[in-house]
Amino acid sequence: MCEFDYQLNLIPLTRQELLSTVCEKVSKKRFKHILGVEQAAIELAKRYEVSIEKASIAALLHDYCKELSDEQFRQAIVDYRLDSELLDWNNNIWHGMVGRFIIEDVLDIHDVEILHAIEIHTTGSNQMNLLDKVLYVADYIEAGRSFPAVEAARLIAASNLDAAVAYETSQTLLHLIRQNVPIHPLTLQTYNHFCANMLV
Ligand code: DGI
Ligand code: FE
Ligand code: FE
Repeated sequence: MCEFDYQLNLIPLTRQELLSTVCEKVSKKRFKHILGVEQAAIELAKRYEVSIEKASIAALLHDYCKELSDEQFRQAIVDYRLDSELLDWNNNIWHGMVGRFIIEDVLDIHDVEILHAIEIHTTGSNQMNLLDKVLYVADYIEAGRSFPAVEAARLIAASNLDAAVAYETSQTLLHLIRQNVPIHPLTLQTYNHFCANMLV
């Protein structure tokens, strides 16, 4: 695990305090995943010249809300006056899209780039900046992942970040379609933007 301190005062916590805060909020298994995502995000941030601190913070917080109950998310959607269409979704979508508002409120974190990367880390969007892409891809390729497509995804991510977003999105979509689950509009938007014209 990497050891460094935050220098930029982006959040009102030291890196050690953030690690403890996240560790207390999620299971051991998920914390291990989160540390893996941080490591992958830092490597991608170095490769693609993104703020390492922002990549670290976004990665450490991206699944912070994953273990909240459906009732807590439904209440948050009402409390934060979010689009009621969000109520049609589930934890897979809520932990990022609603989690972003919970993190802002509860942890007093207001960096809009970090919050945006967390918000769309599951679905992507057609307007992803480098930090958004780094988190989206790091979540998919972190060292703990072992599904068949992951080796190809890691190779692609080392040379072309947009191609890695495209590969991940098409693989995720194929997986979701095989499961007959609803596809979020932002997932389709990501596909149309990154994949539709790149497939050869
Ligand atoms: O939270 P993680 O498991 O680390 O990863 P994630 O946030 O990228 O994805 C969480 C789950 O959400 C994963 O099982 C795939 C699923 N997912 C991604 N896009 C969509 C989706 N589920 C639905 N129903 N619709 C989507 O568009
Ligand atoms: Fe997630
Ligand atoms: Fe994750």
